[in-house]
Amino acid sequence: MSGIKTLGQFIIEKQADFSYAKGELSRLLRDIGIAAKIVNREVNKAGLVDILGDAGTVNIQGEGQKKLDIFANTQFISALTSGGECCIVATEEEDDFVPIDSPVSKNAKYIVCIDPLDGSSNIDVNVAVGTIFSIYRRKSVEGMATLDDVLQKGTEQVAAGYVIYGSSTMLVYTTGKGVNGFTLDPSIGEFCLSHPDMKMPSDGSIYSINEGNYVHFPEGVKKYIKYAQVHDAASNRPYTSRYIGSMVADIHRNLIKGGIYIYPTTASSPNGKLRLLYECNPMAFIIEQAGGTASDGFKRILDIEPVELHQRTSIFIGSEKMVRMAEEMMAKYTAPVYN
Ligand code: AHM
Ligand code: MG
Repeated sequence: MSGIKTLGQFIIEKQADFSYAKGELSRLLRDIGIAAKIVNREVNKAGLVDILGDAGTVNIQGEGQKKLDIFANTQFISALTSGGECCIVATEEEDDFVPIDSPVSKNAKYIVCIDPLDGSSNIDVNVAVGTIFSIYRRKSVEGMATLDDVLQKGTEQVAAGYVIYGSSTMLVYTTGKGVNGFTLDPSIGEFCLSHPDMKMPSDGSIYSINEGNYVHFPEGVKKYIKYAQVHDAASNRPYTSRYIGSMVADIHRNLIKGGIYIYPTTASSPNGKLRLLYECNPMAFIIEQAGGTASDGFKRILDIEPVELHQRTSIFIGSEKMVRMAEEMMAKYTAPVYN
């Protein structure tokens, strides 16, 4: 085993860095890692078994749920329930938050917001999907935790991470002291440290946006896209366009190579498509911890005050110079609208 550091070993080594509740947060991260391995096993064999396709139900956002969405949702909730450190799970797949009321979780201090399987429309075509999670400390001190405990600003996150089920499976997380990435070694069934102290390049030449929606974009985004397409050797333009349609995969690539991912408001999604609590906040925390930036086009994602569980926001996230330039275009050509 020399030279290999597993996720479990790493978490225990690093728990001295946590300012409080050392063992509990470690156990919570471990529980998420275990559920991720089970989800990975199912995602990997999705093409082999009759688990593909719509489950026939619709989630709160009116989107069809795929069977693996439901499977992943159940796995994470069950791992967090039996782990005993989590008192509420807020998930993309459930209309309301899920209170965890089990004998082992009586003194649980943590709230987990999770998108169990993001980008699930990609499963049927064997394209990378992901899990995104965010961890908060509960604010209330007694009784059952409430919605107020869930509706915390992104700056209050104590940890966040994502799992990418791609050509290999990786778990990337932060506890506010940098970002570390672990690749699943299927032969030993362990996430092994493969990307220590990940840093996002401050500039890049990849832009990721669903350009099919161009006519519906705010003027500032249209101007940024045109800027990205202009020839200018000094700033490495025209940029390269890369869009997978799986937020985790698009942002993971840009984190490593340098780039910007944008999901703006559009005519059909006037508040943006992606959800603040379990998609944008965790990705923003990770990217900031890696040296990048995340904004809604006008202000920092992590400073947005959440008012509802499934709140949506526009997002501009990635290499700092690229996000700042996009923000400049927004400030110049688009008036902020908050509904
Ligand atoms: P989902 O949570 O329903 O899977 O939607 C989120 C996904 C993101 O992963 C992805 O970046 C985006 O939706 C793609 O949306 P679009 O198809 O509109 O470009
Ligand atoms: Mg999602």
